[in-house]
Amino acid sequence: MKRVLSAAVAAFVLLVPGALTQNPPAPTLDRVGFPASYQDWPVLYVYDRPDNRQVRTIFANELAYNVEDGQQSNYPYGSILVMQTWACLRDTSGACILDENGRFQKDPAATPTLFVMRKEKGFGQEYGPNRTGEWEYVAYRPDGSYQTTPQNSFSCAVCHSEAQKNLDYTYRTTLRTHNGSGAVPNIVITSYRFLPSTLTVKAGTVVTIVNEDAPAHTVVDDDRYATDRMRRGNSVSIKFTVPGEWNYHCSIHPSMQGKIIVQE
Ligand code: HEC
Ligand SMILES: [Cu+2]
Repeated sequence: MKRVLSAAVAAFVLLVPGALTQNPPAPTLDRVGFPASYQDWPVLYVYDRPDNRQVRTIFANELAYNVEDGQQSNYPYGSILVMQTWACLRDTSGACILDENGRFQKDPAATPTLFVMRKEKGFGQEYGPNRTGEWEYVAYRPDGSYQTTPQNSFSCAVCHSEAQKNLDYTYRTTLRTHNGSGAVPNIVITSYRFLPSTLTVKAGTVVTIVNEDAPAHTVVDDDRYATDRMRRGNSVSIKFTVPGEWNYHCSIHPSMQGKIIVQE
């Protein structure tokens, strides 16, 4: 009897370390640190995320903010990026209510989460096969408690290891350097086309056009509206107040044409 009992206890003890090793490796210490003053930092980009209906505001400390286009493959030591995720203000159907610039708005009743990544010399080693350079990750609630502990931050590394290496494992940091607004686009430029080529909107709508094509394009009309050359990632938002039809094209590739029909 005694023997059976001790065997059961031994089996239980053995199972615990077995269960722990199922998680990929991650740091055990928090070397990221709660960014208490992040709201005073410059905003790197604001991304309206339609699938989970969030406003994602990315703050960067000065070091990270000052990284220019083309230098993003190697953020300097001391760089900290804070992604504040905030549920959008919704109408009764659950859709995000757009503001007058066509952007999502933060629901004042919602509580944000702070996803933080920090790069320092020698950081990141403990992620083992999922290491993303010298970044370490943690997610906090506004009161400083953990949403994702260092031990669980392997999930961050696993996902960010799929981001572009030439952006130092960050995902959308070119939104600032390539003049992307982060608004949900109504029209996408791709393969030398405006898609959809005809769009119908109500008067008062802000229409966002984003270039996701490799070469630069423009949006111009026969009258006087003209954007600069829009390279990949660049977006433009235009508000349509007067009902009617607006025909536009690309000045570099005149066969690229589009039409926006504005209804009362
Ligand atoms: C499912 C994949 C995934 C996971 C898991 C994930 N991220 Fe991200 N992260 C992204 C994507 C994609 C973006 C760009 C914004 C977007 O599309 O929502 C991003 C953006 C960020 C940014 C802003 C800088 C940038 O890369 O553009 C920070 C900071 C960040 N994540 C930190 C974290 C932290 C900390 C964790 C873990 C607690 C985490 N992420 C987990 C995919 C992920
Ligand atoms: Cu073009």
